[in-house]
Amino acid sequence: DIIEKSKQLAAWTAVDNHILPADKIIGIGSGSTVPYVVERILAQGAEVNKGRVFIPTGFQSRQLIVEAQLTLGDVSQYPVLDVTIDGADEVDHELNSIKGGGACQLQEKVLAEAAKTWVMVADYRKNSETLGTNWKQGIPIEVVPFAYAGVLRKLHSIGSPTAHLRMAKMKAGPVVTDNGNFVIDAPFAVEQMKEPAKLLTQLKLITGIVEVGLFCNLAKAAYFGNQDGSVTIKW
Ligand code: DER
Repeated sequence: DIIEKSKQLAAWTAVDNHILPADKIIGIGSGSTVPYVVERILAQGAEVNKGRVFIPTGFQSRQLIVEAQLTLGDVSQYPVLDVTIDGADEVDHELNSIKGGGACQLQEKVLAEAAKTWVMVADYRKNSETLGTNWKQGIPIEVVPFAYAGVLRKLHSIGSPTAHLRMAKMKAGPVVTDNGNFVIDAPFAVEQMKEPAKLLTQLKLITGIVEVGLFCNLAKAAYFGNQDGSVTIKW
């Protein structure tokens, strides 16, 4: 369908532009767009991929690498990556993004910061001027289970009255991340979303918060597949 096609278009274009033969240590993101990234990397051929190591951003990403029979590596062994490609829930005009729709934002941010080049790939729905205009689910915030109630109260008092614990669908109780933590989805007014770096700093200082799904000043470029088969590149 048109959305899947646009994800594939974004992913293929980003791989063609940023996964070059000299790139050996490659970070793989999470979500439903990155499978097209792996698909395009595989199409570069067994020869060039034999000399590469792929670092995952969570269990789903790890599964993608293992199922593609690509060499799996660990970020503790490869602290600097040549390039990481990941999805996004929304990207603004300055390449700030909301991430964590898949509850993987902690490991994703580790690999975003560890990469010499970090690139986002998404379908046209994610391409915004300001964060919060299309993605209405709120900022995904990873919290330690012990502290979640206090963090919720704090978020309610600083501008996110509808912040709530993300409940699982096929499991009783809250979503548990790959790191054993909970996720709170915290919608903020668009006004506050106009300065994501400031909001990120404010949120990171709240005790009990492990990571916040706002990625600021990290991306080199963002690729969006469009409905008409064109690709928009922001950089
Ligand atoms: O959790 C994340 O940040 C993922 O990258 C994910 O939200 C990306 O979404 P996608 O499934 O639309 O690629």
